Amino acid sequence: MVVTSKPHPTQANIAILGAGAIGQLMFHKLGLTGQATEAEPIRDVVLIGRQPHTQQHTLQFTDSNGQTHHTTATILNRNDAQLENINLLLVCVKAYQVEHALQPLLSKLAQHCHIVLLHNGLGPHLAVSAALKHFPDLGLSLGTTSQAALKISQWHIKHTGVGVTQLGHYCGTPLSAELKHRLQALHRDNQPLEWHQPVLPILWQKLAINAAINPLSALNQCANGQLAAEEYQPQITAIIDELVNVAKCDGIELAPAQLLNRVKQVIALTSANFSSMYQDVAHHRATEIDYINGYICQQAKRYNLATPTNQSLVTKIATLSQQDKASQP
Ligand code: KPL
Repeated sequence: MVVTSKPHPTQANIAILGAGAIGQLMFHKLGLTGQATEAEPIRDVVLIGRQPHTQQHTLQFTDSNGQTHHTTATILNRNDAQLENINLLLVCVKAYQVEHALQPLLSKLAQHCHIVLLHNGLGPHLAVSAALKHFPDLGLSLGTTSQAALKISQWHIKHTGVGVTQLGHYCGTPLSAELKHRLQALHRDNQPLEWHQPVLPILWQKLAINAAINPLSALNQCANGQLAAEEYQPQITAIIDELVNVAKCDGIELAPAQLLNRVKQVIALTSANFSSMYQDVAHHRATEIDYINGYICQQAKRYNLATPTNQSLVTKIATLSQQDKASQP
């Protein structure tokens, strides 16, 4: 079924930085109102892209019921004066793009804008929170989502995985009750939206899942489900044990047995999926290894802890990427 809606006017106060599959998913979730079958757009959501001018594009969204919605989205240029209207910014770029993409926007956003980082891995929050010291009225929340979406073409995505979105305040001015309420739209289709305080333990738990599944699936060129095989268990256990020790020095207490069970659960729940790192390697793109296993090793160094299993995965993925670059024409 195709549902067509009117174009969004360009006035906006929610923006999504990054128009990848998750960025577009957030756009549609926040932009559609009422039942998923009605495609009347909320008029205050825009995407921020890299193109030289602000543009409008027709976006297609195939929801979890298989219904396709068409809506016209404004893709703001990163210098557009309308950025000063943005009071909620969802950052959905890859971890390695966060700092570079966000820094030039900070002085252009509404004075009390709240920023939400939603990427795999950890690390960019440290640079962003340091930058926010110069913008004391801005606020920062961190989050993670296990909802999944697939890009069918540049402006057509399909919602492929139900999942939970977990968010929590990190620093600066807290999210207003009004914007918190507005984010409830992410709960559409009964996908849970949870608020956690503190939020870092949640992000370390997600880090454990990515640290185990992403590099092993990329190096062994397999779907997530194959990591349930006996041969991978010692490595998975070692990754988690090292992570738990580092997290502890960072003030985050995690239960290794529980974490290991959660990793096994995610392997089973996403058994047919190919992890984001598998896909990045397969498509010759940069990976988020420095923000996943690399973050564990970086924090370990601060505490003089050894993380040989995580370090060897960082090295192997880096070698794979270099070989790949060398073999490109
Ligand atoms: O988040 C993921 C990713 O691929 O980055 C998992 C949970 C491993 C699902 O594939």
